[in-house]
Amino acid sequence: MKNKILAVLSFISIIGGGQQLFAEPKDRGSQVLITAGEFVMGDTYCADEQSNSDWCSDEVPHKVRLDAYRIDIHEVTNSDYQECFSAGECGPNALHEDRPQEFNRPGQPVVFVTWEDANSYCQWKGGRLPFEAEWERAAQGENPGGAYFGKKYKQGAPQKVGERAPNSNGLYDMMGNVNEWVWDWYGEPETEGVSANPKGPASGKDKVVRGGSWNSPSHYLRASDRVFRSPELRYSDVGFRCVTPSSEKG
Ligand SMILES: [Ca+2]
Ligand SMILES: [Ca+2]
Repeated sequence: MKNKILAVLSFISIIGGGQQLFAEPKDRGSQVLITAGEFVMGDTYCADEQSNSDWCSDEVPHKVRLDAYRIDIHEVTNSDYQECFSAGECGPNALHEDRPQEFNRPGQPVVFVTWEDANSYCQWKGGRLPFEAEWERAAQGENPGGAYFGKKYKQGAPQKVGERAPNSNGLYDMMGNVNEWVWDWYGEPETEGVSANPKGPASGKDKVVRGGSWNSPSHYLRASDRVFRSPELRYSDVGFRCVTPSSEKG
């Protein structure tokens, strides 16, 4: 794993200030409201189908209650991120040196962003990264199993955001395209009772990414799958989207 990360890092270069690389984005800042309510986070898939294997044994179903929030319809794109850089609020976008057409186009999701880069962007937009529970509730929609589960998905590189059908909440690419940083440190969830607005452990080593990516077999493209990654590293298959807390009842 470590070698793979180093290999990825060696393929990228940092682009400095002053270069205007991208055209104007579409659908900038669009979010949908997810109303307050209770839902079941996690899935029985691991127990039912995988004999509680390590890679999925952290998905034990449990009840969670959430306040309302708005979540980005799309993954944050290269052009979105470039605006934050131009505004002086985000670090430079780390671009792919060898495969620019596959990673650096304006409408593609930004990748090679650290957790802190993602967090800075969301703060600049007046929001924050989604809590893990918020991400999962939004991803579930009416399809808790995941839109591409059991189907061929791996596609070799990120696609422009919004190329595939949205889920029932009107959200694009929750499953696949790029994994998405969420707020929470990785840890074991509370499975007794009902957790209200859980924010994950107070500290940790790894952060959680969600949803699977262009680089994932389809069994990772499930609303409940949890993967941990180092927050300091930049990955070719990890981007993000943002949320804004809402007082709306919906
Ligand atoms: Ca995604
Ligand atoms: Ca997992």
